[in-house]
Amino acid sequence: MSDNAHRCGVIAIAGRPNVGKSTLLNRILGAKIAIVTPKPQTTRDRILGIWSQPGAQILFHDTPGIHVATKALNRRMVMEAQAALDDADAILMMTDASDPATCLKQDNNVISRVRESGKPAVLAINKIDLIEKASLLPLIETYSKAMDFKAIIPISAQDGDGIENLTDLLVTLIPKGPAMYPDDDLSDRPLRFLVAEIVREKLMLALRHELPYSTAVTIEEFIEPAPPAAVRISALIHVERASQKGIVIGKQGAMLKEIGTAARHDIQDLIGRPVMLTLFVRVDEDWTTTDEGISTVLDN
Ligand SMILES: Nc1nc2c(ncn2[C@@H]2O[C@H](COP(=O)(O)OP(=O)(O)OP(=O)(O)O)[C@@H](O)[C@H]2O)c(=O)[nH]1
Ligand SMILES: [Mg+2]
Repeated sequence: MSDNAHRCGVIAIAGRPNVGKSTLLNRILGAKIAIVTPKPQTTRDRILGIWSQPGAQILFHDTPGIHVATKALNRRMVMEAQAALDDADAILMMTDASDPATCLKQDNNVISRVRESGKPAVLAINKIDLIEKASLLPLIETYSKAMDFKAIIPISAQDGDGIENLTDLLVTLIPKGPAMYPDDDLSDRPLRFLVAEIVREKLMLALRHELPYSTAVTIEEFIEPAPPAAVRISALIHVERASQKGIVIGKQGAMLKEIGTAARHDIQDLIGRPVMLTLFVRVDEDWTTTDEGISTVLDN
């Protein structure tokens, strides 16, 4: 394909918490760059996933779920999502079909934001593996009345159903232009960010019933000696209260060890080298409720 036919652009993936945005991004890229948990509000910061094909490069912005936010941290997350919509060439809105009777109502807030952005939008109806085929058509009809989507595509981000249809269509929505990143880059985020996210995912998976959302992970040390020596990483887990610190550490450190082992496994997969991972836990009271506290923890 000649250079002037090449396309490159930004597509924001928007939707309520937990509809499967990060799962879809990983599925499209064929690699795990965005963390996924069964808990809503897993994604906190914008992540750019880079999808390169002959003739096109799409920069996908995985965004935090859009919801009615009252706490400072949640407000920041929704602001991040809004900024992604405003910066994008087009929007991929996602919804979760698993509750067909109420999903449109739950999506009203997201639809308003997508509409306000004025960007061309496609709707992906996700998790179709969980519903009867017969309920799909009425759902498509309902959404086509709610907003003027360029297309509505049923998918299963988990199984891969409908993904090719979706990417074929998205390519038509981005402008002509040369690739902005090398075609083997998968993300715009540095390795240490992805590593901190993996630790946060394991923390959320291990403690999803015990811990509120108020944990964060920062990388304190990231040393890459010449191979074959192991990469040495120290990560700090921030919690809000001393009681949470005890939960994360567990009996005789068992919980922290479990989290560390699971995280090390995924980090090794990601960087393709042995890793020595050390985890610490620190209480940072109220880091989720003041803008200053949030910046200290998240903007380092
Ligand atoms: N059955 C089924 N489950 C899915 C599918 N896609 C995602 N999930 C599950 O839905 C849950 C949420 O997925 P995420 O990808 O973290 O959702 P998200 O929209 O990024 O969530 P936030 O980051 O919290 O906004 C996880 O448990 C996924 O495994 C799907 O196609 N089918
Ligand atoms: Mg997510």
